[in-house]
Amino acid sequence: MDRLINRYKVHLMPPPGYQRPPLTCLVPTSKLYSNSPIKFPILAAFYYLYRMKVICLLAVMTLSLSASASQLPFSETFDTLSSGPVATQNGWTNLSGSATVQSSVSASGSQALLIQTGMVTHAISSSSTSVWTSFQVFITAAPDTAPVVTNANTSVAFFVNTNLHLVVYSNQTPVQLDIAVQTNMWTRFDVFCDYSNMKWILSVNGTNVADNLGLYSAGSRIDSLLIANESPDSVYFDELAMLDTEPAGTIVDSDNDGMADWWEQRYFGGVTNAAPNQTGTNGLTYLQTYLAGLNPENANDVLLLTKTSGHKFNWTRRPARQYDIYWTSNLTSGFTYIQTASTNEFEDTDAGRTGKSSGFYQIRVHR
Ligand SMILES: [Ca+2]
Ligand SMILES: [Ca+2]
Repeated sequence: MDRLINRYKVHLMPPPGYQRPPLTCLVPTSKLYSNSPIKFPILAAFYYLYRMKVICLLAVMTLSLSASASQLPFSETFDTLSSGPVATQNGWTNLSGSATVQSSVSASGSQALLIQTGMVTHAISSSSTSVWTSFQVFITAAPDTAPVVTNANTSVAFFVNTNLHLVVYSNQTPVQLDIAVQTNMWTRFDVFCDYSNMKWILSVNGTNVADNLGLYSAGSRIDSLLIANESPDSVYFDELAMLDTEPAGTIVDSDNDGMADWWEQRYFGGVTNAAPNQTGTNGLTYLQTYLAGLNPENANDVLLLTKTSGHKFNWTRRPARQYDIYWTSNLTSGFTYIQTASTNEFEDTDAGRTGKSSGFYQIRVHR
């Protein structure tokens, strides 16, 4: 057994002058909604969507499950689709208006989606209570009117207001943020939706702008994504990625303590609440627990090597983690790196090591 873990930090600093919006006071203190998932027939849900005065709504919805839903992870670059209507390509549905694949403006690759007075949706299937969604949006003008979200199946909803500021829904209360979206450039949005705590987080261009937001209504899992632009002005959409495991290589870490915002919010109730060096019930510090992809609420969740035969062993691999494997012939002269594994097992075939009468293996989380 070995519990050594590499230290790892990613620094994502807010821009100069950035002030955190006072969101927590706007979250209702009473629970207004049922815990049971609301499942309307899909046509009824769409009926409500049509009635919205939507300008640029980016929503993660809970709708009834579709047989053609894409499993997570799901990504869409629009680069391999045919130019022209996006409808029916790669599972996209055009609910109203115009939504076309075009090559004039794209965040990366050769193509992106253009929506004008239109609305598109994509069915998503995942039983996970954690969903990470990222995408890029290019807005060409401020909307004329602000939408009002009325769909009872909504989990996460936010939009660009008439003054170009972002408005997020915390429960069913729209809250305008002190964050303006620039026109005629790409803006990256990252959403973490947590159905275990009924909370969500929004980050813009890699910086947390709102957290501890209540879901619009109670739900147990994601069913679809909806993107809308009721304005005739062009809105481009690109680089969509949806996962139900933590994305590799990117974390938003507001307090720069090495533990991601989503993890601190989920297990400690706020994006800055976990103390990195405090020891949890599993004997590891919270930072080590996060880095190893472990559950701080489970005292038995540790990084454990299990020998399966001879010089072969395995461990429980956690999402988005790789593991550096080390070896030593004795415990006094230090370990020597062998290789990095993306799997959950390793068999040593090196005659120099396996020929020894004894030896010790060690794995470390590599990120
Ligand atoms: Ca693209
Ligand atoms: Ca942190």
